[in-house]
Amino acid sequence: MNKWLLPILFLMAISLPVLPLDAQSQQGPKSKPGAESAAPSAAGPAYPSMLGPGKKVPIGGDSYLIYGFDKKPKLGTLIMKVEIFTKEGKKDTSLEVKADAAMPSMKGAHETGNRSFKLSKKGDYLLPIDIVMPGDWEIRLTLIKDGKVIFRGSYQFDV
Ligand SMILES: [Cu+2]
Repeated sequence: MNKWLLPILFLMAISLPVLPLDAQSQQGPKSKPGAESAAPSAAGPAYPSMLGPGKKVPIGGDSYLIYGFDKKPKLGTLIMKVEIFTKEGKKDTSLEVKADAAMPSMKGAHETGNRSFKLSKKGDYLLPIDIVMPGDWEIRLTLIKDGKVIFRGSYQFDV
């Protein structure tokens, strides 16, 4: 029996200090919801509907973007293109552009996640988007400059 005594004592020794630590780590997250509720909205930021593809969409400071697709949205992979222009009409390639695509009627079913566009040599921001099901879709676009979100907008369409 003596050979069990040491392991048991050892287990007790390591579990005793761990228990209070566990209690603390469980309290940790509980103190945070207050900070989270101070955020703008529990539902997340708003993405106002943008003017349609091919139109000048104002993004503030007399700058604008024009977005479009390589084809009429249908099942399969759609390439979304975003061009950003300064107020002088020159292409602005200094931004980070992201988009998330999802079906609003099927929350959680096939969100693509917020992914970054890639800048092409022509200065277009490009992102492939997989349309995996017929129905209602929404693309949520985010423009980031110097680490700050400067624009959010959405485009709704049916497939
Ligand atoms: Cu669906």
